Amino acid sequence: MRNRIERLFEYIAKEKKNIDCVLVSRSTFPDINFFYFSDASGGLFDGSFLLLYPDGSSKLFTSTMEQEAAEKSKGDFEIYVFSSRDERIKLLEEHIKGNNLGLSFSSITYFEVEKLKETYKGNLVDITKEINFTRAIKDRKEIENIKKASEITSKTFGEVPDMLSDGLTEKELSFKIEFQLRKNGAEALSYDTIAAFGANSSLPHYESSDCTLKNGDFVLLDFAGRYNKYCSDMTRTFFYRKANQEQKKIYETVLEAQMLGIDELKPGAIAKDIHNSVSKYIDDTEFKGRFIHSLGHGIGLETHDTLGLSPISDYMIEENMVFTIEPGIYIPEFGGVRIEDTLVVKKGKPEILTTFTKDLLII
Ligand SMILES: [Mn+2]
Repeated sequence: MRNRIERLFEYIAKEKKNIDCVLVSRSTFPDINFFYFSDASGGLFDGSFLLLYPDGSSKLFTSTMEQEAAEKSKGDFEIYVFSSRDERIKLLEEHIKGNNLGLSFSSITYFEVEKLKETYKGNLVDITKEINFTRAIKDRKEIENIKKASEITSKTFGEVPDMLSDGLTEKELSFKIEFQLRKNGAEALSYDTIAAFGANSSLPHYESSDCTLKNGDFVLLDFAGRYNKYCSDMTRTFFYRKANQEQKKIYETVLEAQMLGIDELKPGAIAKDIHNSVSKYIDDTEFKGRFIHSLGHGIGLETHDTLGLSPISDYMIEENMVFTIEPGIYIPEFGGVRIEDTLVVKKGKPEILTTFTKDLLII
């Protein structure tokens, strides 16, 4: 993906780093950057690696097992095939250029670096930040994939009301949802489904249990499908049969907070300011202190992709970044509400990709 590699080297130049070549390895630690820079598909490519050069060119090195997948990928890389560990090391030695090798220190193991140092004697330079910023701005193809994953997810949310019944367990509901996601075209899940009933909804990363559905329960659902490796991320909170005044008030406060966050997500905004303004909004209500996580995160090849929307996110929002906005209010032993959408930053208002209604639904 020449344009992605060129953008990476632009970031590297901006940071005044001197890099002759970048190594992206899917060796002992499966580095997702491999798929970002190669756009290879049809294989797992364990043990494979990429070398990226400042002119935008790249070389893909893979085992005989993945040779066919690499050739079918129609990438703009040259392909080299190894059939043994020794050959792999020899190819690395031959094709790494120069004395300054860029690596994503956050994506490579200590073990692998030690191995690399046995043959490579130049400088190893961390380019985690530059890779993160390159990946944060999505190109058209990436946005199309995230959009499709979001469409599948929204459609499945629309099918949830028909799945709810007295005595249904969280695990059973998760299974029904996952079946529908696949049926609607998801190739996999973006992450493990969260289905939390009643007071269980006060735990943001709850794991579904055998707890059964009862009248008046919160039904917090956080799930999404994956499409062409790209993720979506979406949460809705429904009420089963009835909702009391307290539940409605929590819901309305979260919805207002979410709309505020969406309004502020625009090019030029500082990421942490958006988090802080939503957090302040909730803290000015009776639910002070009950918003207990960050406002959102980037999304792409990973559900928690590069860059976040948290109190320490000190960078500027740019067009075509894709984020979630997901405030919540969590009351221990009572329950919680979270509303989450996946959005693309646009010049004016962001485009909301997860379109299922956010009206308070009593099912
Ligand atoms: Mn999320």
